[in-house]
Amino acid sequence: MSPSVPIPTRRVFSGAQPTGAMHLGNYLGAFRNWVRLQQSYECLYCVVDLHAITVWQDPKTLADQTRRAAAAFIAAGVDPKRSILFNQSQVAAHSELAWIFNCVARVGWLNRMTQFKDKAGKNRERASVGLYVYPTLMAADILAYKATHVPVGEDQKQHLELTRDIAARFNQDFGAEVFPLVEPVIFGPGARVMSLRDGTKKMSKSDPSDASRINLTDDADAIARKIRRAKTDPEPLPDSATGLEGRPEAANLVGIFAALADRTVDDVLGEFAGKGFAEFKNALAELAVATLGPITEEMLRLERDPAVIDRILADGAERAAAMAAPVLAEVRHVVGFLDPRHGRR
Ligand code: AQP
Repeated sequence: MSPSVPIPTRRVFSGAQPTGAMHLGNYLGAFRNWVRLQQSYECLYCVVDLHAITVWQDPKTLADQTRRAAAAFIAAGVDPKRSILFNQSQVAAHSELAWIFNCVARVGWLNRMTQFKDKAGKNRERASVGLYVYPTLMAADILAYKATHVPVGEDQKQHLELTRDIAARFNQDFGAEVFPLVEPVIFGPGARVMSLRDGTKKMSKSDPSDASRINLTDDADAIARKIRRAKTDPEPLPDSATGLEGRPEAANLVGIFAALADRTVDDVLGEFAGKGFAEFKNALAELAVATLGPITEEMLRLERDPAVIDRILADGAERAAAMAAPVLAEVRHVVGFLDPRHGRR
């Protein structure tokens, strides 16, 4: 009989896919918040390569992309001693629990997921089954550790709801309080950084235009150039946030400024109201270079020594696997699987 694993009070799980160069959106929407959460939560941060392969990834580059993602986490301030930093495919519990959750989640629930519709687009029939069940793997990522809190961007809110539904359904079906109902942690400005070329589209690794995003590996010149060339409108900056309505590109740049400076949008507009974009963009470029410069430098330093990253990830995987093992033992018991240690239940 497996003892039930107590539900922790403040445990965070979050991750990022190694699908390309990490960018300012990942930093402001995720990594920076992860660093802050380390102060008051027990944290697990994961390079989610099982999620990445739901769309085609070149096997020749995936391992390096994984190392680069881990380097970005660390350079942004994730402390691999304090938090557990690891690579999803190195901990088998994620895949095992995901399968069990595939048998708990309902097709109707997955059919409602807007991210699948967005990512599969018109080619729905040709999308991988993995892309369709992506949210059940996400639920497994979180619940394999009984994590209680997940920092999420707007786009992941629906998936987190599904994680709660799966946890509740599992607990109800099996008549045991195994999983917590995870809570979202939502942060302020920077929650959604948009493309520099189109203020209605999310800044994204997979956008074919490199000018659409600021990569965390861009040097000062590239950052300044991309900001100077960012799409804007001909109007001067308004004096309050309401004046940004219907101006997605202007709203995005002011939002980025506010997030980088840790100020409110109204406060930033108080300084720049009535000024043109040329002046504002110069100030934004200076601020972005000052904030991202040390991160870029640290990423490049870490990338020169892949063995160090590999050791950090191996250590993280060992700690994560040790934390997930008793949870999976409890799940197997509750589901009714034969216990290999005793030969019977
Ligand atoms: N533009 C963004 N603004 C704010 N937060 C963002 N995140 C990603 N883009 C933005 C947050 O970063 C974390 C890791 O995301 P991910 O890499 O796992 O997946 P994603 O959201 O699909 O990121 P991309 O760049 O758009 O990747 P592709 O192009 O591969 O799909 C998450 O917390 C996410 O919210």
